[in-house]
Amino acid sequence: MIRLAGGDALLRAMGAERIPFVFGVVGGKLGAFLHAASRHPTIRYIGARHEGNAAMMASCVNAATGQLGVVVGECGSGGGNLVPGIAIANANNLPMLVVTSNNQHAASYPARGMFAEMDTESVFRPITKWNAAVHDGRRIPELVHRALNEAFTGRPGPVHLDVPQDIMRGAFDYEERAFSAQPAAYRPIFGPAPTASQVTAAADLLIGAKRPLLLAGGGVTAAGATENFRALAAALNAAAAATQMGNGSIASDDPRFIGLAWVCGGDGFLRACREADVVLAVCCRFSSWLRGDGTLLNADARLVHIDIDAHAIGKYVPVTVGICADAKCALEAINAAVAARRPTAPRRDWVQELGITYRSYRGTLDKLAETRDAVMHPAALAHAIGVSLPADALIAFDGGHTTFWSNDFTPAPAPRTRFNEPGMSQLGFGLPWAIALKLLHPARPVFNITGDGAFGFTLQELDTARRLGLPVITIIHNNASWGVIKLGFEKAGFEFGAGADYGTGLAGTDYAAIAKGFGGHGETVERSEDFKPALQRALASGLPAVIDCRVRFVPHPGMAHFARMSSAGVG
Ligand SMILES: Cc1ncc(C[n+]2csc(CCOP(=O)(O)OP(=O)(O)O)c2C)c(N)n1
Repeated sequence: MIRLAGGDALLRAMGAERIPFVFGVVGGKLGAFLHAASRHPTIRYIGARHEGNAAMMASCVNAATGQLGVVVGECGSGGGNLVPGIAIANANNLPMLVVTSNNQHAASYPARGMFAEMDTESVFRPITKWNAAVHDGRRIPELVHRALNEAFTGRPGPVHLDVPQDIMRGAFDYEERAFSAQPAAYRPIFGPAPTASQVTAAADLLIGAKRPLLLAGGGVTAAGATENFRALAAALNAAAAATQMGNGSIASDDPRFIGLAWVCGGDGFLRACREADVVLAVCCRFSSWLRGDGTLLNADARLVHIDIDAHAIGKYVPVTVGICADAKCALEAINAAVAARRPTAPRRDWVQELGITYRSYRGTLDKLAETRDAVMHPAALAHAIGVSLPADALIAFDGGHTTFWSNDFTPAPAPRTRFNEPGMSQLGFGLPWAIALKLLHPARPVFNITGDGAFGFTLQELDTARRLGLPVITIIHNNASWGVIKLGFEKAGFEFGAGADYGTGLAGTDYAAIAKGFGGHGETVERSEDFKPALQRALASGLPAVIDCRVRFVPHPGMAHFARMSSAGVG
């Protein structure tokens, strides 16, 4: 037996997950946990300037590495502030462990008029996969392992434990072996695998297809199945695209790459959806990003849908073959079945034609990038960024309309190199994610490309970056407005002028000066040709930096399709 403080037991029980960081904002009731973390040989506590941003950083840990993100929040407002980051983990299926403190057990559940009371168990229930309050310190290892089982099994996501201060601080007796359990002891590590008949049915359809389209969602990256996905695309000579969470599953320079898989993914992708006769969707849940009004896929296409979450299969789009399985297990088996029956890849004029359509779409964007106006065109800036950032860059794409340009002009060469946040589409995630990326990959250059509106949500984390010596670089498409919303209001017939801007205007802020105020490097750029030298100075500064690029708002060509996403697609 071993006698430990509850906070210490909490940390030890999650130890087998090889957690790199605990993120949070300090609070007295979290003390025992943070004390244990400070003495841990490999875990580092990262103090942010807002719990919501700390939770965003924690959610990035899984997106960037597959490891577990951990975040803490003090009882009451500290816990309440966690909501934005928990929502991101929940909406994007990212395992994360959230720990909140609470008042004395005797004064909680129900609360007894203490200061800083909040029923975080109820508040977080709809945005976590599972949560519980710890009512008895002796159950900490069991509850942590159960939480981790929930976080990683089936549809992955965030889990939460609420721990009263006397349990966090109090000493309890534990069996030592409770802390040496490896993950395989409390959660399944492999599978589930597909059945033989499912594999045969999928291979039959794919081999018989004239115009096969392969779609990769985030589960391909999470399962480590990128090579299997690419191998199947090559073996079938199929068109391939990846969603924002699966971005990079097919390299952007692969001849079968036809654009990003979403409603505004461009002519190549939309044409492939219209014309494909068989679609293999691996871990994409056909959210509104892929569904448009109804579905983007033609009604006669036959769908093979692989997902580890049985509930995602056939939910919005009818399937011909549904396979509830781990992406890697399923793709390995389908690859073997295809190789056994079709050892050489077929010639496919359709895939070549799609390539031409995609390149012509790219040509339109490149033409826009040549525009030279008094105020910079966003395509000109996005192009300058795309050709200037180092090849090994890790980039978060934040902002509203800005993400359209970023995705097209800085496409993903590999998974876990470009980071969107499609699930919540929460503005401001970019800087916290860039900070987490730099912590996880200190040797790689890390960027946050964002809108000016988005940056305002979390820019105080420039302080965290400077305190911790993390030279992340934020590049702002500063159109002095909540750009895409302003466009929407204009289209809806709102009359602008004479002081009426409906809250869409954001002119007058000097983001370079803000960066300097936080102890970082800041510059303003007004012409696309000035971007690269500014970037070089930012890199050379060795400081967290902000390059405030003044652009005008111009609707991206994909905007024509954007409204389809907001349609309920019902009836
Ligand atoms: C936290 C949050 N609040 C509000 C919104 C709604 N919203 C979506 S896009 C947008 C405007 C984004 O402006 P900006 O970041 O400057 O990018 P731009 O569209 O100008 O490129 C807003 C307010 C949101 N997605 N997230």
